[in-house]
Amino acid sequence: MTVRQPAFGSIAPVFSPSVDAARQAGAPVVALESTVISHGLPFPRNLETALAVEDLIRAEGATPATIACFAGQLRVGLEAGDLEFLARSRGVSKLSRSDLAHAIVSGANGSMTVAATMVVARLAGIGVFATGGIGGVHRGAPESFDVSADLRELATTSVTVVSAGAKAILDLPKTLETLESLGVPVLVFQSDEFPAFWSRKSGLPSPLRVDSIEEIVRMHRVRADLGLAGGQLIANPIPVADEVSASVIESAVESAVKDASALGIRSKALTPFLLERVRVATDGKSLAANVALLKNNARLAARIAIRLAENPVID
Ligand code: PSU
Ligand code: MN
Repeated sequence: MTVRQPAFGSIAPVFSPSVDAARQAGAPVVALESTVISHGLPFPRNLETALAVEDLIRAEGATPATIACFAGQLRVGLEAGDLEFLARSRGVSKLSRSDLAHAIVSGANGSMTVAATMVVARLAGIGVFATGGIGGVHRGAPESFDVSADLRELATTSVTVVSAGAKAILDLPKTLETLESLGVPVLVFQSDEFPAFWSRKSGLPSPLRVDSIEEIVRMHRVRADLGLAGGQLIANPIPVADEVSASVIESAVESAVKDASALGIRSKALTPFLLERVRVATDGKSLAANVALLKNNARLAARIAIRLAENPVID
C-alpha cells in the first residue's frame, strides 16, 4: 500500500471502522469505485456484485474500501446499508475529478468514477484500486471531444488501477494512444493482447506484459523511486469461461453508439446509456461478463495490495 501521512485540511474523509483499523495496522486495503454501483449495473445485480466483490477481497486477506460522497462527506469504506443506498438510488450524481470539490461544498450525494476514486484513494494512502474498465476516448471523439477524465487522472495520481482494459464501447486504439502520450504504463496481465473488457481480445497488442504480481508491485515501487507522477493501469483479461465473443459485442456496441447519437445522449450520460444498451442487445450476456470481470479484478487487486503492504511505498 502507498503510505502517505495525510494532512486532510477541511475534507477529512470518514473511514469505516474496518478500513480505519486496517490503515492503523498497515494492513492491505483495496479501493473500489461506486459509479459502477449507481450507474454501471442495474439493480439488484449492482448490490449483489458490490457485496460479492467486497467479500472476495476479504477472503483474499485484504480490506475493501468502497469510496463515495454522502451529504458532502467523503467516505472511505461503506457499510452494506450504504451500498444498498447507492444501488437503489436514482438521484446520485456521478462525480469525476471536476465535480469533487463542488459535491463537498454543496453537500451532495455522489458516486465516484475511476478518476475521483483515484484522487480519494491517494489521499487516504491506498495504493491499489479495482474497477471494471476505465473510461477512455469515446468513438466519435474527434467531433464530440469526449475523452474520459480517467485517462488524465492515471497520468497524475499514483495509484495502481486494476481493470479488464478499457470498456469496448470506446475507441480502444485511440485510448491506448492517449495513455501512451500521457506516459501511463499499461501492463497486461499474462497476455500478449490488450483485453476488450467483455472479451479477452481486442486485436491490439499489449503495450507491456507482466506475468506475476511481483512484477506489478516492483513496477509500482520503481516508478515511485524514479519520481514518476501518475499511476499504472493493469489490464487483467476476463477469464475465458466468462467472456462474450468480440463479434457479438461489436454489433451491440455499434447500434448503441448510433442510438446515442440519434438521441443526443452525451457527456456523463453516455457511458451508462451505452452499457445498458449493450446489456439489452446481448440478452444480459454483457452483464454476466461485467460481474465476472469485476470479481476477477478484485481478486488480483487484493493480491497486489497484500504484497505492497509487506513493503510499503512512501509516496
Ligand atoms: N467500469 C465498469 N462500469 C462502469 C464504470 C467502470 O465496469 O460503469 C464507470 C467508471 O466509474 C468510469 C466511468 O470511471 O464508468 C467512466 O465514465 P466516463 O466515460 O463518463 O468518464
Ligand atoms: Mn465523458
